Amino acid sequence: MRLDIVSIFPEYFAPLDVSLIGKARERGTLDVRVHQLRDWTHDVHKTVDDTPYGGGPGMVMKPEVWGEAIDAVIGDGAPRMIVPTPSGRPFTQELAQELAGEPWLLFACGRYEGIDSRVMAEYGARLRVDEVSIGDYVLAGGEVAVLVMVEAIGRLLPGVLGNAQSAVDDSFAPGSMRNLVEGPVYTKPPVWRGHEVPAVLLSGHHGKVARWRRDEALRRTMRNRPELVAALDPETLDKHDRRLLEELSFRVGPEDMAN
Ligand code: 6GU
Repeated sequence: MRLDIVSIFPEYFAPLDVSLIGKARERGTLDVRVHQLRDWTHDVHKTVDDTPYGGGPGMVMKPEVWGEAIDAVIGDGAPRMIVPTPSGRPFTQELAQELAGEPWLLFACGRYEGIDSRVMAEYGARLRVDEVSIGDYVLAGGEVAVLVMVEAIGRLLPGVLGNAQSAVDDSFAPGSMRNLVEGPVYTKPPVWRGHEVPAVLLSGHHGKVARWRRDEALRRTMRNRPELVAALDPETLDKHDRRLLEELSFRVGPEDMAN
C-alpha cells in the first residue's frame, strides 16, 4: 500500500519509522511518503492560510497551495483521499478495514479552522474523498489523527502483525466477540504481589476458558460501554449471556421476556 501525507508539520510523522509500521516500511509492505505543504507555496513567507470569508475567528488553509500540492503528489493517479477533521464521518474499525483494502491513500492534514472547502469539491469530482474524525474532541490539527488512522490501517495489512489471529480477536473486529470489548489478560507469574491469576485460566479447560472470557467481556462492556450492550442483537446472546446480563441488572430484547 502507498500512503502519501501532506502536512505543514512533517516532523509529526517520525513515529512511522518505528515498531510495526516501521518494519512494514522496511519490508516494502508500506510505502509512506510525507510531504511539506509549504514546498508548494510561491511567496517568501510560504503562506498557507488566510482569514475566513464571512468573518469569524481563526484562519483557513488556502486552496491554491493545496491544489498544487495534491496535483504534484498524485500525478495521473487516483488515490483515495482522506481529510482529517472533527467534522468528518467517524473513523471506526469497519472504515479501517475498508481503507486497508485500498492500494493508495492520500491524507491531507489541515491546521487552523480547516481547508477551504473548494479543495474537497475539486478533488471529490475526481477521487473518492472522505472527511474523517477520530472522535468527539478537538485536536489542534489533523496530524495526530492521521497517525492514529495509519496505525489502525497498517496493522491490518497482510503480514504486518506477527500473529494473524491478533487482528481477528480485537475489540470491534468482525467475528465472534463482535460488539464487545475484550476482557482482562494475564501472564506469568501466577501470583504477583498477592494478586492471583483467575484459576480457570490455569485449568487447561478450553471450553471453560472461552466461557469465562466471554463473561468478562460482557462485564467490562457493561461497565465501560453500556451503549454497546444496549445495541447488541439479542440473537447473538446465548442463555448464559442473558443470565449474566440480568445479574448485571440489564434487560435484553423481547425474547428474554418469555423465559
Ligand atoms: Cl481528524 N482532526 C482534528 N483537528 N481534530 C479532531 C479530529 C481530526 N478527530 C477528532 N478531533
